[in-house]
Amino acid sequence: MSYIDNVRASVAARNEGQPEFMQAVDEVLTTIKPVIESDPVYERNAILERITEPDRQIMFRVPWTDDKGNMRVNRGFRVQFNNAIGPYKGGLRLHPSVNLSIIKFLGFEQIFKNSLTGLPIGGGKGGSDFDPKGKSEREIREFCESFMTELARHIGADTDVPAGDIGVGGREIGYMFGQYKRIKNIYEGVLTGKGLTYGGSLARTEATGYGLVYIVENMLNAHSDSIKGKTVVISGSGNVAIYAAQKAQSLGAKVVSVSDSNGYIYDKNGIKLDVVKQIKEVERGRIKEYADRVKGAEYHDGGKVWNIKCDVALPCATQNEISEADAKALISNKVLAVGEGANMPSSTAAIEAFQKAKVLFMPAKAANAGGVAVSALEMSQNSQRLSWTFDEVDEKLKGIMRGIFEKTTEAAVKYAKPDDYVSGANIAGFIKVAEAMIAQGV
Ligand code: NDP
Ligand code: 2IT
Repeated sequence: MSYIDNVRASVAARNEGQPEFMQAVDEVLTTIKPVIESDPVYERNAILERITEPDRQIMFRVPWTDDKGNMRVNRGFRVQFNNAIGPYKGGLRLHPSVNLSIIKFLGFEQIFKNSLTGLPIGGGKGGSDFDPKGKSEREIREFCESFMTELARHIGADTDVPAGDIGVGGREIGYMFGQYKRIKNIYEGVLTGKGLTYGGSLARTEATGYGLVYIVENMLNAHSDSIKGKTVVISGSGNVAIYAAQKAQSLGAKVVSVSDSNGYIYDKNGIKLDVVKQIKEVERGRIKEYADRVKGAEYHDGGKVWNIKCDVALPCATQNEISEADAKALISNKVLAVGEGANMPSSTAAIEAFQKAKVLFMPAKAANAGGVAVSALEMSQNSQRLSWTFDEVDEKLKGIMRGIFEKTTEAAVKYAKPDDYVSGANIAGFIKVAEAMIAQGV
């Protein structure tokens, strides 16, 4: 058996019942093969065994009381995966589906994504199976405080810097930051995505969605095309979806869909983002309400957006939301480009289908890295105790996304095929981390 096959078999045996983690590992191991086989240094240093095993995995009890006075218990997670190039960095997800497999796939992918940004950040991820839907303000606050009461002992501005992900936005980060400060008596940039009055960075809210559209535009430009005038289908209606839609619209595209876990909106006249923001950011309601407020919009209960005819598809909700059948539906409707705003939204078979059909496909590790990149800029501003303007941060974000596109393309050309951005992103992200690991010894 080859070195890679050996490692894959042993990772599978030691992580039984973790399908999402194995899916993420399989993709990386498959695509970095040319690099591993080009130099025995990786095997000699057990780089694959080490990079697939987290530095540490923390699981803890999170007790809180609901509004009826009942004690409730959730499970909290923080997986500190790899700190070869900087402090652990990655979001916190609050969703009932959260388990160790999901946190580990996210933490593993974060290593390579963070490396691609060119900034000094390692990979980590955390969260809880707590369901924020339908909870009162007080319940959310108490949960966040209890979660941080344990997490605080494991993190720090130079150790591990969490941020938002599904179910965690500015409100939750604020409660967690307040609790960290109370416990530690240290005012430091221990979390990113903070509010603007207490150390947050301008443009962090917009960063993931904007960055996604910037890199999709880089990819289209490299193929003598652009997003202007294109019909864009977006899934999700949270932080990433909203700001991807905003940037796509400002560059002259027509966004015709958004969704949530209950169903989707098709608006042939173009999504009205002020209505989506009011429903989602202000009222914390369901996307169904859009159809009651905007004439001509259709709400489809259940179902997915991938049967809608479009030029560009931006999945911005969750993992494995594009099945092979969904990919084939997009392909038969002649989709030109796919950019992954969510983490691992396309199944393995869906990616294969896109690549076979020569759809321009920008994978999550490159496409959604704008969020964590601006988080790293927030860390820099916190360390320097100053803050940059919106335009300064946005310009840096544009430059970082262009840099990611170039690195990804270069690695694809050198080791795989010119438009194989999946291999390109994995390889470019991997090489830097592996070099740092080798340089630092065990
Ligand atoms: P939000 O919580 O703001 O929004 C999530 C959206 O996705 C909601 O519309 C939600 O619908 C939908 N969704 C979540 N889970 C499911 C599910 N199981 N099935 C169907 N729909 C679902 O999260 P974000 O916008 O921050 O995150 C979206 C994706 O982007 C995630 O994959 C995240 O990991 C990724 N990401 C986020 C970054 C960030 O900076 N926030 C950075 C990089 C990647 P509902 O409200 O019904 O649950
Ligand atoms: O998946 C991701 O990159 C995020 N959720 C953002 C992480 C961060 O630290 O900003």
